[in-house]
Amino acid sequence: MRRPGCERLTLNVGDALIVVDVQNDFLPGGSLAVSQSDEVIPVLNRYLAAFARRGLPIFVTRDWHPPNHCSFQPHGGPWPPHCVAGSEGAAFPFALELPASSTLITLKGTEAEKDAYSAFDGTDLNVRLRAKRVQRLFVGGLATDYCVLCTVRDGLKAGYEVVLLQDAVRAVNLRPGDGERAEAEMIRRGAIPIRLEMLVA
Ligand code: VGL
Ligand code: ZN
Repeated sequence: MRRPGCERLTLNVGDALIVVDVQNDFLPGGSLAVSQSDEVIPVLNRYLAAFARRGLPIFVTRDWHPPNHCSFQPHGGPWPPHCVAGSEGAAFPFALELPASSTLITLKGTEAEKDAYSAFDGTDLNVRLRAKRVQRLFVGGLATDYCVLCTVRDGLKAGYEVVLLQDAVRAVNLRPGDGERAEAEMIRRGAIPIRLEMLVA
């Protein structure tokens, strides 16, 4: 019998870590603060170390908007201004331990007139993943119900296996339950949920 929580997962060549939008504006005190989002940092640091130790590629995305971005409330959008390109709010938190050698950064949402939640939308992420012969994406970060959800949807559509880092995501929860519904949708579409303790060291 398979006991839930006792599955084991080994990292292999072909695996890549995708850390979505862990940026100051989405952390406590930021302009679009996601509740308890700081809790993902120590967990992601463990995943980052596991991938770095095996020399596996790490892709880190940044929401990177121009000051007049269409998603900002003063410009008719749904969100307070956040992650303005080059600002402190768009920077990575110091506590996030990004291994310099194996980290590749993807910027998204860079066009004023177009919002992009998915890390694949308007970026060369797919090309870069294919260049590194990646087959399986391990996705964590912020926020579960927006950029993580859209990135996982697009990753599955592009033919990758997707593993959802369930202990390294947090949701905006504009409506209560959005995060849970997003996780359920990702799993229904084929993403495999894991937690740190399921990774074979
Ligand atoms: C995000 C709202 C607006 C995200 C980005 O990273 O999930 N959410 N921009
Ligand atoms: Zn944004």
